[in-house]
Amino acid sequence: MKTRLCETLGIEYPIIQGGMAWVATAELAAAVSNGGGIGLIAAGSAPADVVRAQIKKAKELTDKPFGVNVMMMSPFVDEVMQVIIEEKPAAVATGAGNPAKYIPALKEAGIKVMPVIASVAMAVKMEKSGADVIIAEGTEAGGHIGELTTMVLVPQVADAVALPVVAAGGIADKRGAVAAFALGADGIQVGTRFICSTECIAHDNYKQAVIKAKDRDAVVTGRTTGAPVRALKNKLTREYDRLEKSGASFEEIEQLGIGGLRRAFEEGDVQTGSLMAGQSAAMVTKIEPCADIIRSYFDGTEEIIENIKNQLK
Ligand code: TUI
Repeated sequence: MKTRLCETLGIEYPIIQGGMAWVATAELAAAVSNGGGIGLIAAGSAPADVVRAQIKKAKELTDKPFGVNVMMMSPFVDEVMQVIIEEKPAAVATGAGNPAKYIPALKEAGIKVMPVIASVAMAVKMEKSGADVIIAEGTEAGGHIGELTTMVLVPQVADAVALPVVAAGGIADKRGAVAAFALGADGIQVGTRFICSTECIAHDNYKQAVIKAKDRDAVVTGRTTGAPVRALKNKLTREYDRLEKSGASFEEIEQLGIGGLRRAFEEGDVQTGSLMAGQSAAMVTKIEPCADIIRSYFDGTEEIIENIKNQLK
């Protein structure tokens, strides 16, 4: 299965690994790239020298194209972008903000720019600003999210821009992949399922929490503070709910989440840690190598398409 996304990025399968702070390290990114997709190192809120070391490590682990995901709210975003321009990974994805001012310099360095957006207006703006790929992320995704579902966002973005569109949020298996292509996508982005890969260095407790998750366990907190985040339900999300309902201050609520990702990822604290994950967590059942995860999205899609054809007769 080759799409124009494969041409743009020089990859075998049209699949991008989502940028997940603390989880998407050089090890994970390289494993996804070695498996034929494109892996992304998540810069998260890490300082620039840490990001540079991660890029250098990924270069040692793979000779395939890989990228970096930059969280635009990072206090180090300027320095991280500078490091990326120097180190020249194949691509940059951005999240949680507008990367327009960095696009000319990234393109000058030959780096493909792939903003993650959650609205049609932002997709159109990014195309006009010179982006190469648009990643349209629905509210099914984990972490910081927008309002619209993948089902309604992707076709509207595909109609509004000429660039390759990647569907993100809630794509848990090959049925989701086929659906994404039906909606007009040229590729898929997968995050949650890659947490449960052999190569992901997240704490095993975190992986097991994703595997155990049921359909309604990936809940949203922070709607009242204007920065909604989807994570697996636990003591932390219940405390968030309680504070939000009690009319606590923005600062008080934000304070609760500080260090939550590190607690979940490094210490395996599944109670007070922030277990960011998408709704697709409920459909993740095992830990397996990245290459197997990638193939599972594309092997057997012909049969699904054949079944659809037969049903529509
Ligand atoms: O960025 C993500 N997911 C994330 S970022 C993150 S770190 C964080 N932690 C706590 C609170 C907030 C962030 C964890 N997960 N996904 C991509 C994404 N980007 N979803 C939505 C957006 C987005 C939002 C606003 C993209 C552009 C945008 O533009 C606003 C503007 O400038 O107009």
